Amino acid sequence: EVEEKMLDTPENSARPISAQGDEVAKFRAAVISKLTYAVGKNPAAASDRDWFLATAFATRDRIVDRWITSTRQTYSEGRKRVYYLSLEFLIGRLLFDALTNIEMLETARSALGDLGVDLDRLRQVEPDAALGNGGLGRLAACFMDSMATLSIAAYGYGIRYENGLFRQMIKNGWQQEYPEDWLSFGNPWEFERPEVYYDIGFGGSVEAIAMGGERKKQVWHPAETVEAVAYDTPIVGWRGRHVNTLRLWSARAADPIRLDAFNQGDHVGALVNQVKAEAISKVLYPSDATPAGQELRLRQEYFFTAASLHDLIRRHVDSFGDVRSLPDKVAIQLNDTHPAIAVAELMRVLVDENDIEWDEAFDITVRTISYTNHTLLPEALETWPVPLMERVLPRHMQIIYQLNAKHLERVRTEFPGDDALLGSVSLIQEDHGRRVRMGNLAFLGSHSINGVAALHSDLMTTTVFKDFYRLFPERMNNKTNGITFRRWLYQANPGLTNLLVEVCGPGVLDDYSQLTKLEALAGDSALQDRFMAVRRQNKVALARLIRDRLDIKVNPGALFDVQIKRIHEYKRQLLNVLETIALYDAMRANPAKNWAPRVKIFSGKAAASYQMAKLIIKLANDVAKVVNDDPTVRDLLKVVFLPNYNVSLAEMVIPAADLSEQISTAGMEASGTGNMKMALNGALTIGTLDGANVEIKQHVGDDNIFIFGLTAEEVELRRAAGVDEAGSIRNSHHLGEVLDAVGSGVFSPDEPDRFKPLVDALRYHDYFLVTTDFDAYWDAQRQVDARWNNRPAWWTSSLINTANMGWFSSDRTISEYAKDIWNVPVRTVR
Ligand code: GPQ
Repeated sequence: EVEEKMLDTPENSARPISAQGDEVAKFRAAVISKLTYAVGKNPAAASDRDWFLATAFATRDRIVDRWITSTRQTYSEGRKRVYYLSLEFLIGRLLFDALTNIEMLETARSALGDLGVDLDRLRQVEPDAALGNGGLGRLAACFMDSMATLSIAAYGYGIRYENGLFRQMIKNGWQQEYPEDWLSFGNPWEFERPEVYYDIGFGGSVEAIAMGGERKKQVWHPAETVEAVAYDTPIVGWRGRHVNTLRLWSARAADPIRLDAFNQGDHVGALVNQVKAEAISKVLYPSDATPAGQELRLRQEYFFTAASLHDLIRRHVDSFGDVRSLPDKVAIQLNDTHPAIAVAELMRVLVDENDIEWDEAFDITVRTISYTNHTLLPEALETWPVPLMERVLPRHMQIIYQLNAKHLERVRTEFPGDDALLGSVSLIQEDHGRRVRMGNLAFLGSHSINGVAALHSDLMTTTVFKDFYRLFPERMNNKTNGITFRRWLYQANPGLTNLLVEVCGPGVLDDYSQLTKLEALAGDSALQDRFMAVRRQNKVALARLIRDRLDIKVNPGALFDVQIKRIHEYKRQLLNVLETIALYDAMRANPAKNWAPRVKIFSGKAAASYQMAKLIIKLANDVAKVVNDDPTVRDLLKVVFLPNYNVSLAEMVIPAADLSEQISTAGMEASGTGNMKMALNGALTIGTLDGANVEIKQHVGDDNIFIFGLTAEEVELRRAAGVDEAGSIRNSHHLGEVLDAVGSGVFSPDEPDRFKPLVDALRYHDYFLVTTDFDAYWDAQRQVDARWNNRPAWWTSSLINTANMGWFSSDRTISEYAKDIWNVPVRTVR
């Protein structure tokens, strides 16, 4: 079994949870010392930011010793290492994360309190590390926490973007994007490693050198090199037992300044090479499921993949001497196709640089690499034009051709005459301009390909990878996503955490199966009262935030109906906005009816170039203005669009959500993880049978979730048969009027045609089936009203949700990766 006995090392001994006097004094002294000697300020003159830095440094010190111990142990035990390659790590703030995991949060709070400093205020000055777009990047961050918690020797590899995901401002209802400058006041968590760098080549030519006989050696002469410099952030697991490394690469010009040009007065020209090289780690592409087709994006992908491979191969050879043992001691997980060039790069290193025969090299590659797919959306499957690939990575293009030739030869032998199969599994797409299919490359070069929820993994075998599945059925598997409870429960919702510890016992913090003890008590009114009180506090805090940021007053007693995620047509924020309008009309027509008072809360960013999504944001804001100004529905309905959704805002909203909106067109959301976060914190879900909603339903039970709409199978049939928009609109009690209102400018009197593109899309080519599902959604919402109006029934369902979400811990997910894909042991507390 993978579960090893706990080792009886100091690393593993339990530590007390409550703050202790001498610990407090020691931490206080450490903070003062850091403030003085690392920040260079005296306490009387220190700002909150100075105190934050001092506290972060003092906290980091407590992690570093354990970090060194963990790293040394991995080395001395010759353990297999896991490398998680991801273009995104959406880690957010780290202060509470670190303090919680080393169980020093209360110690730090007291120590700072003694100094007259409020820890919760310091929490707010830390900028979010927003090195990701959405779910995919946040998943990588949750996985880092779980891999450390389970004492897996793991490294995260990515890019240290100077500008993370853009900051969203809402001006006059429209989204505007501004750069997010998270590093401008320094980053106390990272260690720059200027001595750890690799030369990464681009462009140039390939020379074939005769080696005698048939043999030839290919040598790549890049035209340009950029240095990848390492920055390390320690990632501490739960109870501080194990610490891993997140290594992010920054681009540095190999040749920063042309002194001759500079001295001749061309100050700008002298720096051009530097600017070009360093552009690689400047910005995160705000793409989220649509490929940013820029050359720079390809350079980013190769840059961090190549640097990571060189680094891990160097480490492997240092430890084990021979690159041939790579698959026994290294597992490389590709987070989507962004690092898929790893397949060709590893082949290049093995064949060109280590003189290993092609077939053996390919065997090593496949046994080392595995790949996670995060979407079925065709437009999100990365492909690169062959001419671009030839220009930027000429040797890799050759390798891809050679891989493809052997691969297609095998297919031809095994499936003679099946040309359609050949076309679909080829690494090269031949129509619409020749392109390299990165998904196919990742699949061919991996021993494991997984989807991120049961439904998604199933659909992979019948859609995107249908034909590859025929070739390699044993490679495909499912790993349903999870979330780290350390951040999404302990840090985000300390009130609920304390209650759970009281009711289920302290063991629940290490063993989420103990949450189910809650289920037997779900109907207990005393427990419900305490649960309600915690939720009430969270809602009051969110109401205050809404008032402060938007000057909107909302009633904490109302049902908080929350949709927080990237804005995307398939996620169907539009369906929610249309239902909001219908509800508004119905409430105005009949204000005396016993409506469940609601606050509709939206938050999320649209890709800067995604016009439809930006128009949906504008509509939500225009509707909010009309509804919030209307005295007839004053206490019944409020609409709120919270700007700049990020991890920190999520930590505020999720513990206050009563209803979690997971209403994507079935078959289109690979998994979702916000759905898990809200259900864990006691929200009821209204959703389609999509992604992980299907499994949430299985865990919480049919009576404790509101499911509506077409299934994935029905969606496919409906699209094939033709979507009957007009019929759906005609048969609906509400939809016709709502669309007329939106289309005629009721919410945009200053520009009546503003929302015509949205309404036309719904009327004439409703690909996302908003019109088809509208009535079912409306009905499900009325069931929500009814449950809310029977408060004991609502709280019972809510408690049953929390009780049954233990399975969605990313510790469970990572244990499955460890056992089924990586073949590494995990160490648990139990
Ligand atoms: N996801 Cl392909 C992203 O956040 N960005 C992407 O570019 C792609 C997928 C999400 C996906 O939409 C969610 O359903 C998943 O829960 C999430 O990845 C993590 O797997």
